Parts: sequence; structure tokens; C-alpha cells
Amino acid sequence: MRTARIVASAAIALAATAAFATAAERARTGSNPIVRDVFTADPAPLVVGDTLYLYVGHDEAQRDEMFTMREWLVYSTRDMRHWTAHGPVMNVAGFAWARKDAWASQVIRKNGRYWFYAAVEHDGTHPGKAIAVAVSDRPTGPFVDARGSALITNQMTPKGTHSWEDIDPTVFTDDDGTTWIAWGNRQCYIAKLKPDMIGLDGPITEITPPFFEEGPWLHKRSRTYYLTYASLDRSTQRDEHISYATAPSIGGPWTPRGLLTGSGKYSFTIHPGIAEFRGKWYLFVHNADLAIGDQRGAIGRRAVTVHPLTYARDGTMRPVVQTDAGVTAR
Ligand code: FUB
Repeated sequence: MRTARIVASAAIALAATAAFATAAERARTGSNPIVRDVFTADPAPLVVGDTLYLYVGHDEAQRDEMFTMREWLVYSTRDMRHWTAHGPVMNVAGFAWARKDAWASQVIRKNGRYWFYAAVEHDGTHPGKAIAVAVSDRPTGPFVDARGSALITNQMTPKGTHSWEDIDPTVFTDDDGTTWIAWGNRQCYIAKLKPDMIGLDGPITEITPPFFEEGPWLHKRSRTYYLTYASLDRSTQRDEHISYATAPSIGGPWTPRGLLTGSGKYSFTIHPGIAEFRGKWYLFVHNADLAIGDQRGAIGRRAVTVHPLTYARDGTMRPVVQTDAGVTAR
């Protein structure tokens, strides 16, 4: 009886080891995950000339901690194969009014400067999650707090049901030069940014699409606007998937287009980032399928992956199958 139990435990341990690929195995199989020496999450690409910059949160959860995220990192590539690490662009301590949590971010270029928007936990003066804005003259930072206070606090969206509703900013500049910011968890909001990029210019409007969970990403291709996001149909799904909606203008109306991709392997969360680079489109997400030493992937130990993104003739995005090969399969 005791021998049978030992054999069973050994089999379970072996299966668990086999389920998570090591960094060395990954190197042989393809381009995913992009970063293999640290855990990364919440990818946000930015194209500047012939370089694609990729901003990520640094996942440092130990054991069964949920999220431990203190800083944001940036990587760059010119060929989608070779990536250069530039180190941290900012630590959450750089926002003196924030308590913790370097959650999802996005950087946008405007007026020759780089504007960094990120979700953090506010201190007790404005309890709940908040959205911060920082600025740098270079895409690789360092970024510094651009206003000394939160751009968006939980108190500015009073209809919301929970304290982590104001997270995951996405920023997008329309053809008329107006920059918009959308964000949210369970509720999705949008507002215009002032030309100085550090204040809201008008009301906050709710645009929550079906099954919206978090992680909105705004982009435009040809004449179509896309709102891509982490979705969760709680009646049938255990983990987040990615869905999207399209519109003829940034003001809507938004038409739900259903699923873009399934969940990230072993991960409850998934988070889209989309970019066109050298004439091809890419979808960045994360999963929890990386092991580094004895640290296995987990809710707070994720790994960013990238996949080809293509469009049908009618402008809808074709469903994406996430693979280890990633863009090397192209
Ligand atoms: O990484 C922390 C949070 O998990 C992000 O803000 C969400 O999008 C989810 O990925």
C-alpha cells in the first residue's frame, strides 16, 4: 500500500515537471515565451521607427502569493526574434502616492515624449486601484511621475462595484490628434485626455462590452476601431479568454465580435497587446507555462508570448491559436 502511494506521488511529480517546459526546452521549440529568465505579464507593445518596444510587468510572486509586482520592464526588438532587455523603466515607488502593485501599463508617444500609463494601488487617501501617468524623453525610460497624483482614482467611477475597477489603461491617438484612454475591470470606461496628456478632458463614459473582465486594448486598422479585452463568461469558462468589439469611430457604436483567442496555458488571466510592425500585425498575451529553476508558472508567475494576427476581408480579426512557436511559425 505504502509502495503504491510512493509510486503514485512520483508519477504525479513527474507529470507536473513534464507539464512545464524549462527555459532550455523553450529555446529549442520556438519564440515563446519571449522572456525566459524572469516572469513577465501584461504586454504592451509600442513601435518607434524600426524598433518594437515591449513593456511588461515584472511578476515576482513567491510560493502561492497571488501577485507581487513592483516594477515595469522594457524589451526591444528589430526582427521579432532577438530581444534586448533594457531593465526596469520605473518602480511603483516612483509614484509617491501609490502603495504597491505595478499592474498593467501602456506607453504612447506624443509631442516627442513618451507617456506611461499604469495601474497601481493608491494609498489610503483614495482607497482602491488608480491609474498613474509618468513621462520620459526616451522609450527606455527612466519614467518619472508626470503629475504627482493619480490621473484616475476609484472615487471617479462611483458606479463601480469593487475597489480594483480602475486598472489596465490603454491609450490611443485618433487621426484628429485626440488621445483617448480606456480602462477597467468588469466595467470598461473611456475618456479623452487633455493635450498635455496628464489630465482628463471631459466626462468618463462607460463602454463595457459583453463578458468584459479587464485588460482593454484600443487600436485602429484602416477605418475600423478595435476594442480587444480579457473576457470571462462565468457560466462556462474557468479562465479569461480574449474577445473584441469593433466600431466605425472611437465614439462607437461598438459591435461585439466574439472570441479572438482562448485562455493562456495554466493562467487565469490573459492580457492583449496589439501592434503593426514592419507590415505585419502581432498579438501579445501571457500564459503561465514557464518554469525558471524550481519556480513554476502560476497566477503571479506569468510569461509573455507573441502570435501572428491576421484580418479577414471584412476587417474582423481571425481567431488566434496560441503556440510555443509564436512568430517563428510565420
Ligand atoms: O498583472 C496584474 C493584473 O492581472 C493586470 O492588471 C490584469 O490585466 C491581469 O493581467
